[in-house]
Amino acid sequence: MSKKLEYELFTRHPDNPILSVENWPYKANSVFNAAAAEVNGQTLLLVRVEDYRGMSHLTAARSDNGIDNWQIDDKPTLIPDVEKHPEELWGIEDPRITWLAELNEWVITYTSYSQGGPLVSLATTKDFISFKRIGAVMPPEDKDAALFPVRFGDYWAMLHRPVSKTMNIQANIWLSFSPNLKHWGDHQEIIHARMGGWWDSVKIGLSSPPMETEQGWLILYHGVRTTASGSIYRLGLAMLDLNNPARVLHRSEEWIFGPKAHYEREGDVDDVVFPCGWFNKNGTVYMYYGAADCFDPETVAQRNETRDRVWAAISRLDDKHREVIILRHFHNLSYDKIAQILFCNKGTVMSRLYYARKKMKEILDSTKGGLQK
Ligand code: BMA
Repeated sequence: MSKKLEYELFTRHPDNPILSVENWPYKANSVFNAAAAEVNGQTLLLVRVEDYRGMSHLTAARSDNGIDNWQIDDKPTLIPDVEKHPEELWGIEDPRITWLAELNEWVITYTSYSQGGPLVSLATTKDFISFKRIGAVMPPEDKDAALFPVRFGDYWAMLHRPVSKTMNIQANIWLSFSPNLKHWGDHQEIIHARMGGWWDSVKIGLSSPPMETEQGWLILYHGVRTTASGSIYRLGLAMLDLNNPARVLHRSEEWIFGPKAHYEREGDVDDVVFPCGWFNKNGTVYMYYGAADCFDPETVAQRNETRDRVWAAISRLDDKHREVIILRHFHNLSYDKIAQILFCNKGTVMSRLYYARKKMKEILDSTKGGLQK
């Protein structure tokens, strides 16, 4: 494993992605951004499923070990209820689950999407088979919400991420309180995007629900930075006071996990890791995250096959041609830099490259299917 991956706080499961459309019992474009909970001794994922219209619903998948042998509901578990909830017209997305022991039920926070914009909705369930909707609890635009599992005084508390339309105001994490889960107030901003060069400079949002620890509420959040080739979604941590969640005790400066594996780097939206669930099982934290909004095993298989064939062709070149190909195409060095490294002139580099490419094309053409672009 490369040093860069080792620096991260979480270790990827070798069977990742552990769930993809390939496993799905019905037609879907992608499955991602699942909420997670331990239910009756099993791991339950409430998975966001995007259909071929581009709209999402939620489907439950259950497994004894949380890794494989998933039993997936053979039809959608929770679908938009447009008649009673027009705010769900374009789908329901990115759920988070919290167990409310006091009420003896699970509460699901999710994003409802319609022409009004994305907003935060709540539903409750005892079994992930039937659900009771509390409905829309925040006006748009607001997403990335999850509840704390306990009341603070008389009030339930929720973290969420409203978006301001005012120029130069980033999207930040807010805290709100409610006496009954339906009506929310006492809104306050508690963690903000860090501007400038930071990895979480453009927007941040809660990822998985707050996790209770002895030191405080552990908050996992995603931070977005925009680059010339798009946005990068990475993860950071913060710690909130156990009795007063408005008090931020600590916040990590560095990101602790980011897109590195091929299934995180390439998908419908490149360079995204997006957890909506995690839990602590015997001292190990299991984090479930969506990767690049989609994982298409066929594309990956094709790409791997192409990569293997290219490497096989490279290995058949003689040393002096192999080294120019590697320096130019894998290290992206200029002709001048390569000439400097190989103690030759630029003309020699160019002619070796010309020959090496011609030779590789011959080799690839002679193997099945030619080089796929
Ligand atoms: C966020 C949400 C997520 C999505 C992410 C990356 O704004 O819409 O559902 O995974 O963008 O595209």
